[in-house]
Amino acid sequence: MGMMAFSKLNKLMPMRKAKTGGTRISVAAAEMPEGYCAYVIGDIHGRNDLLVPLLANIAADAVKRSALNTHLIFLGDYVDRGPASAAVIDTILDLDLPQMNIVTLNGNHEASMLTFLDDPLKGKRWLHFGGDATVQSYGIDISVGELTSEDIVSVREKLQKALPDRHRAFLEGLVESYTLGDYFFAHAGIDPTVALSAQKERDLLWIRDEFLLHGDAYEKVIVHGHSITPAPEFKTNRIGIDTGAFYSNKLTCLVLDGKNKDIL
Ligand SMILES: [Mn+2]
Repeated sequence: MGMMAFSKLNKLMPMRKAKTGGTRISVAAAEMPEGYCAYVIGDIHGRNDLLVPLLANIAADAVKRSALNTHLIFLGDYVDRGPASAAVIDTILDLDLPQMNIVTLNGNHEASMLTFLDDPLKGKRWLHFGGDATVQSYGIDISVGELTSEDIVSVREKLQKALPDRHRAFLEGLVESYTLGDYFFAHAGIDPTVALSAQKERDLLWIRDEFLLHGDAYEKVIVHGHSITPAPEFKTNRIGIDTGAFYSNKLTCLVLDGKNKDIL
């Protein structure tokens, strides 16, 4: 067999067989498809003041790279905690980046907001983990401390009225996961015991330690938000980019281009 044929064959060979079958890929080896570039934004949580300048940086950076296909991927948690959740959704809906494929993933905070809108008594917990700030961002006055069941139902009625149709459609249209090249994107992570194709929404949106503490590589490198670290976290099997923007003032964007993984 000649050199050319050998190297071609070698490229097709999986790196390492896992118990469940299939290739396992490490962060160091992971790459984007030829000509593709992706900008990935972590948890925004109502910080429109950080999102707007970051988007300007991304647009300027994309011009320099001139990739044939550029993705802009949001990892979810647009709303809650920070002061301007409604404005964040407007900013994303009004994006004028026709050359980019925009992907908006679902976060546990958006799922909780929808649960509250659909059944406020079942979903009232949302008001206590950041939802109160979202309600206020739609111009509704609430003080969370002493809400009766009637108060909660009334807050829901007001929010239902104030929420623009396109915001409701945005929340309902969010996707659970996305795959590109050697990468799998999800808000919180994955269940390490389950194939990527069989993940459950609950894990993709909420999982923490079972995923964060798992050391082995997966079929793809997992890019996620949800669990806050002071700086972007590069592990063998995953990249975490929730840097706690709502209180740290650091909204992180990961740029994937070829084998490069840069922070913008
Ligand atoms: Mn979050």
